[in-house]
This record gives sequence, C-alpha cells and structure tokens, in this order.
Amino acid sequence: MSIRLGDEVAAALEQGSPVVALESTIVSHGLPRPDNLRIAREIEQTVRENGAIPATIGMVDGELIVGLSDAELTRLATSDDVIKLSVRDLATAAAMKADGATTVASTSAVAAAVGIGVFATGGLGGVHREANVTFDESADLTTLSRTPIVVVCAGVKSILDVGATLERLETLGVGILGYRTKRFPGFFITDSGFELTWEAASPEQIAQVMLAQNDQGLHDSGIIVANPLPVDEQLDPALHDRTLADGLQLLRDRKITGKDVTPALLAHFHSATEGKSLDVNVRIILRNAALAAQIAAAASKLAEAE
Ligand code: PSU
Ligand code: MN
Repeated sequence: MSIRLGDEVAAALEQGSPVVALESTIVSHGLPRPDNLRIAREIEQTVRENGAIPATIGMVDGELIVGLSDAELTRLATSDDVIKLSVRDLATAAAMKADGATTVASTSAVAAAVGIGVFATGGLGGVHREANVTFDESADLTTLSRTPIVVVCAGVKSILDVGATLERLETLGVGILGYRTKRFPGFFITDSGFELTWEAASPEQIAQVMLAQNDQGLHDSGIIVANPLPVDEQLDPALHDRTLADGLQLLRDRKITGKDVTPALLAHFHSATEGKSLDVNVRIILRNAALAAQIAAAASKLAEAE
C-alpha cells in the first residue's frame, strides 16, 4: 500500500510521540454540512489539547493520506464526489484516482500499517437488524479481528443489533474494555443494556493492556475501548426509540440497503431530532478524541520507560 504521511505525523511517528488516527467517513457521510468541517477541525484540536498529534486519514486524487492537511480535509468535507471507502475499496479507488473517505475498517487498517496504535471515532459499525436475512454486517468487525489497534468509541450505534454485534466480536477475538463502566454504551444512549467483562480505570491501564498484548506476541487483533456518554448528556431515550422506529421504516420504504444504510439513518436522526442527535454525536466524538489522545500519550510514556 502506498501511503503518504503528513509532515507532522511523520515526525511524531519517527520520534515515538503520541499520534491518534481519525476517520474521514464521519466527516463526509456521517455529519451534516456545513457543520461537518468545523467539527472535523474541533476533533483534531481536541486530540492536540489532550497531548497527541491528530492523523485524519482519507484519500485525495487516489493518494492515501495519513494526516490530511486542512485543504485536503476541506475537500473531503465539501466535495460531492467523495466515496465511502471500506478496506476492499482502497486499491481500486487509488488506481482510479478517486477522492474517498475511510471508515472505521479502512482507517484502522491504514493506521496500523503505518504504526499508529490508537484511533478515535464515534460509533463502530456492526451487525444490522435483520442481518439473518440481509447478511449486513459491517467490515469494521472482521477488520478489527486482524488489525492491531485500539479503537475508542461509544459502542455501536443503537440502529444496529447490539447483542449480535457483541457475539460476533467475541467470536472474532476482539477485546472490549468499558471505560470506567461495565455497561456497553449504545452510542446516542449511555447504556445499551449489555454487560461487559472488563472495565478499565484509566488511560494508563489501557496502555498497559496494549503493552501486554504486544508482549504476548498477539499482534493481530484490535481492542475496543467503549466510552459512554454521561447519563445527563445522552439523547432522551424516548425520543431515541421513536426516531429509530421511524428511521427503520424509512429505510424499508425507500429500499435503502448496503453501505447507504448507516449514512441514511444518521441523517434521519439529525433531521428528525432537530439537531439534538447531532449535538450528542459531536459530544461523543470529542470525548472519544480526548480519551484516545490520553491513551496514546500513556502508551508513548510506557514505551519510553521500557
Ligand atoms: N458511526 C457514526 N457515524 C458514522 C459511522 C459510524 O456515528 O459515520 C461510519 C463509520 O465510518 C463506520 C461506518 O465505519 O459508518 C460503518 O458503515 P457500514 O455499516 O456500512 O460498515
Ligand atoms: Mn453494511
């Protein structure tokens, strides 16, 4: 894979300074315009304020870039021809000189390939409701089964089948740590209703887990850090349930399937809640960016002490 590193990211990786990978699909497809560009910049700023260098990943003109410049980020946030790229699309999109945004799956794969160990996003993809018929399961899951990276997220979107997603993650050997909780978060809502085995108390402890995994020679799978919103910041659960039911009906009516499902449901949430879900979504991402930066900083410190 031919990958260009932004100057700042290249220097940080060279020195062993903390770096946090960020995805671009949330910018191009997950957040509404024109807020998306401002939010993308805020995410990067939050990573900096918490002690790490942000590396937003995406493709411009067929070039895969780790650490988009502000001009490149602007292009992916504003152009109408940005393709949502999963891992399987990366080579074709490069050869075809496309502009593209990377998902959790492709961001994880590219970040790990250049030696970045921590990645912040909003919510992970997973097993869709009715997947027993549609087979719709995000490549985020299978990619994490073979990619050594820590992904900080607020669980999986409540639009998915959360129980089935957790079962698949177990089968695929992907570890999950609740951050200061044993309840798996439900993205817009604090608690998805599912219990976790492991709870991490601090960024340092998560860095210890990364080190232990490496020392054990188990270099080929990801770890999910599930970071829930405080209860008083979640989307009102009743509003959430109503919006979700309407959204699922809308998908059926419009026959929306495949990679368009996630962006369509998120857009429905943002318009149907009159921006309430957007505020919550932004809070989620910024909190995850901060925690990811703290984990990356702790991991760098630990590596230095070795
Ligand atoms: N979660 C969000 N917003 C998003 C996504 C997830 O809150 O935009 C994106 C991520 O890039 C994730 C992708 O990897 O959706 C999952 O898409 P799919 O279900 O098609 O695999
Ligand atoms: Mn899918």
